[in-house]
Formats: sequence, C-alpha cells, structure tokens
Amino acid sequence: MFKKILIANRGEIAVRVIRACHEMGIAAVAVYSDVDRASLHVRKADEAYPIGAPPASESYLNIAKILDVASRSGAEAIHPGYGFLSENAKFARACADAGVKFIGPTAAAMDAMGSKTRARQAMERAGVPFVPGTSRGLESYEQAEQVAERIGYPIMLKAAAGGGGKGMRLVHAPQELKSALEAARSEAERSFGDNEVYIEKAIVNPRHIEMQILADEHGNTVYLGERECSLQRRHQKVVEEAPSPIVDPDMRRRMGEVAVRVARAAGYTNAGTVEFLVDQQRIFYFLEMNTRLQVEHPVTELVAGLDLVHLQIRIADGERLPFTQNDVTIRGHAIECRIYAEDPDNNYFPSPGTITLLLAPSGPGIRRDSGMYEGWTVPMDYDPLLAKLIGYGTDRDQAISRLTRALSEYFVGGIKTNISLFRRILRHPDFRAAKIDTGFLDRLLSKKEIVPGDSGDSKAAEVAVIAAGMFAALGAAAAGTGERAITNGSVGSDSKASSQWRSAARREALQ
Ligand code: MV4
Repeated sequence: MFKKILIANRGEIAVRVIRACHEMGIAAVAVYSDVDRASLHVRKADEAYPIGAPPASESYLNIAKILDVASRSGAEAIHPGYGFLSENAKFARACADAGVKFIGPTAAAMDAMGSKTRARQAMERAGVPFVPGTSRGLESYEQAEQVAERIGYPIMLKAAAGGGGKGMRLVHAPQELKSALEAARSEAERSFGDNEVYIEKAIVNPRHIEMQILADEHGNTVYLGERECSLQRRHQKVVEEAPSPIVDPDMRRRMGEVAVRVARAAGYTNAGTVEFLVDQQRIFYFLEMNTRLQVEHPVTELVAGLDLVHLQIRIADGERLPFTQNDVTIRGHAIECRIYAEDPDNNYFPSPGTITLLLAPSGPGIRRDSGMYEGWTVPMDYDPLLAKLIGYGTDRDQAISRLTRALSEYFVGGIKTNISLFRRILRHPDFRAAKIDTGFLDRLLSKKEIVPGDSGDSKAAEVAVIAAGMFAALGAAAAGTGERAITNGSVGSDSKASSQWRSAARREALQ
C-alpha cells in the first residue's frame, strides 16, 4: 500500500481525503496557495508545501508545481479531489509519466468522456439509451433545421466540449434556431476554445439522477445506487439525496446495469458517476459521465455503507474490489446540504470574510464534512463551499427531521451563509412529498416566502431580543469575557442594538 499521498486540492474535500489517508495509515501531503496557509487542510496534513499565488492557474491548476511537490515529498500517489485538475487528462498523463499514481481513471478514459459527441458515439455502439439527437457536431444551419424538425421541438443545443450548462441553449420553435445556434457556438468557443455544437431533444422538467460506479483494474465494475440531484440553481447542485424517491429496485437495477455498460465502454477504472436525465414517465437517458469523486459522494457512502475514498485508494494500489454486485445493498436514506459562503439577501452572491463564531451541529444521523474553523478567513479566490451537512436516517422522513434539527443548531458568525435556504427547502410541502424537479429551486426563489404572523409582530421581536442576549453571552463566553458581556449587555438598555437584532431575526425568518 502507498505510504504517502499528495492531495492536489483544498477545503473540505482535501480534509476528507486526508482523513481517509490517516485511517489507512498513509501520510498525507497538502499543497496550498498563498491565501490558504492557515486553511484546515494544511493544519490536518502531515506535511504541507506552498505552491504559489492565489489564482488557481498559478497554484492548484499548476501541473508542474504539483508534480514537483510530489517528487520532493516522496508521495507515491496523487488524489485530485473534485474540480481543479480532477478531470484533466493531461494531468493524469503527466502523473503517469512522472511515475506517480493518479487516483482516478486513466487519461484515455477521461478523453473518451471529455467530448460529449465522442461519448454519445461510444454509447450508441454500446447500446446505451441516450437522449435522441445528433452524435456529431452540426455542420450548417440547414442541417440543424432538418434535425430539429425530425426530432421535434423543443430542442437543446449543446457544446460538445461542454458540461455544467455552458454553451447550452433551449430552442422552442424554428424561428429561434438561427440566433440560438450562433449564441451557443460563440459561447462554446469562448468557454472551451471549441465551437462544436450538437442537438438533443429537450426533456421538459427533467430530474437529474446519477449512478455511482466503482471499477477496479482487473475488469470488475459495480454500481452503488443512485443520487437524486434535481435541486439545482444555475447548474449548481444545492441538495442531493440517496436513494432517489422515484427510483424503485427494478429501475435501480436497470439504471445501474446501464451505468456499468457505460463504464466498460470507456475502459473506466476507479470511482465515477454516470449522469442521467429522467423524464416525467421515468424514462432515463444517459447524459454524461463525471470522471471524478463527486461533492455529493457522502450520501452514497451512508446508504451503501462503504467508504469511497478508501476504495479509490485501494483500487489505485491495484487491489481487486473487495465485494461483488450482490453484496451491495442500499439501506436508509441520506440528504446532503451544501453550505456556501453566500449572501441570501444579495442573490446568493459569494460572501467571504472571517468566521467569528462557529457552532457546529452533530448528534444522531449527522455527518459534517467541513473545511472551516472559527477564526478562519474564507478567501474570495475559490468556490465558496464551506461544508456539507448530511442527515441520515432509516427513511426519508427521519433524514429530513435530523437534518432540520442539525440546521437549527448550525451557527456561522461573521460571514453570510445559505443555511436559511435549507430550512426553507426542507419544510416545503413539495420537498416533503418528494415532488422535486430541476425547476423546484427557481420556483421557490422567485417568490419571497412570508411566514404567517411573523412580519413585524411583537412576539418575533421579543424572541429576537432574547436570541441577541444568548448570542452576546455565547460570543463572550467563547472569548472568555462572559462577565463583561453581561454587565456590558446592550440588551434592553440600547434600543438601537436591539432593533438591529430584531430586523436581523425578521430577515432570517423571512428567508
Ligand atoms: C438537458 C435538459 C433537457 N433536455 N438536456 C443542464 C446541465 C447539463 N449537464 C445538462 N443540463 C440539461 N440538459 C436535454 N436534452 C435540461 C438540462 C438542465 C438541467 C439538468 C439537470 C439539472 C438541472 C438542470 C437545469 C436546467 C437544465
């Protein structure tokens, strides 16, 4: 087994991988940019090396610098986490050339999935159901017109090099096609340096469901069940759960077998995710394959009872999968909330700053994967994901009630977070009834929810003042100056301060 692994990432995922290393008796090497010197992953690693300026291109995306640290530290393998270099075939190839094991699929498997048209051709050959459309780039407007006419509107134009919604255009009618095609092409060129665009039939109000797979380097491939990821905003997932409330054992088996076929067709090894769109008749279509460990992997770990990072490392070390498909069982229900440093009052804009007080939940059925600590300053240079809070229970209702309880315990002071959004989602009748599709969040956020009786009534204000007192005492206790805070307490005596608390609490209640 490897003795030392370099983690080419930061934040909660770097911490997650470091933990797995330590559980396996492996030393963990961190890398950090100038703004991440005091980050949690640096503190938890056994060794840490600076790799440059904050812009990712000069640090976390810099292949030469990361390979240099691998060589200097004597790391035998690199775990890329998600984002950054995780799906970069050039990096996987550079690791192989440097004699360092890349913990993930081969560069060839990444290449096979990197172009969506190439992936569609491979899936066509493998007999995998995918969304009707073209498997090659469009050559002319006239061709686009004919294909769209044949498959029927609405259609979707997509960038072959795309992903995450970039270079994508929904077209409802023939008269919109020409300008949409031009827009999709120029966005694809700008974003990916590749203007190849193809057509898919548009699935209306789809669900986004993905299947986790694992493949060892000896030809064994298994599926570990699905994740429901339909709660998204601007192609950013917000809440994920496993299992999907609309997938029954028969559908899970059919989807899982297709996912395994996709992985085999790509010569895939290590952990991967096959994404599907599911229409209102519960027909599923292959969308794309993510060739990395995903942010939302913990929900699968909880319901499958497996540690995906341990398994990734063992597979990369050449071990065989220690179980077969028949051994995989899905038990219970898990839901994940992505906690971001975002301002709910400013359209969920990133909101970096210093964390002055942190009260973190735990307790039965709660898992928290976090990259923050009290006193840490969230830098503005990277994705503002702070932590993931995951609730687990015997069934969906128990997972929801545990998560709701944990969210009410969570307090992050000094910065804005999206925690209040999850309270709104989890109590929504449609979410409770599992009536979720990819439009749910936009519908929820387009209206300001009014909580009956809360607007300006004196009871809410009174509660806010009591809460203010508690926060003042807790903050002071954390700073070791409890007595001064109490005698100094502005509560009751300073009407301006209490009215600030009132309005803050009211704002929170209205979110
Ligand atoms: C689609 C679609 C409907 N029909 N493709 C968005 C991100 C990218 N990975 C694929 N996406 C979509 N592709 C066809 N043929 C609708 C979406 C889509 C979506 C998909 C999953 C989750 C949220 C979404 C939000 C808007 C659009």
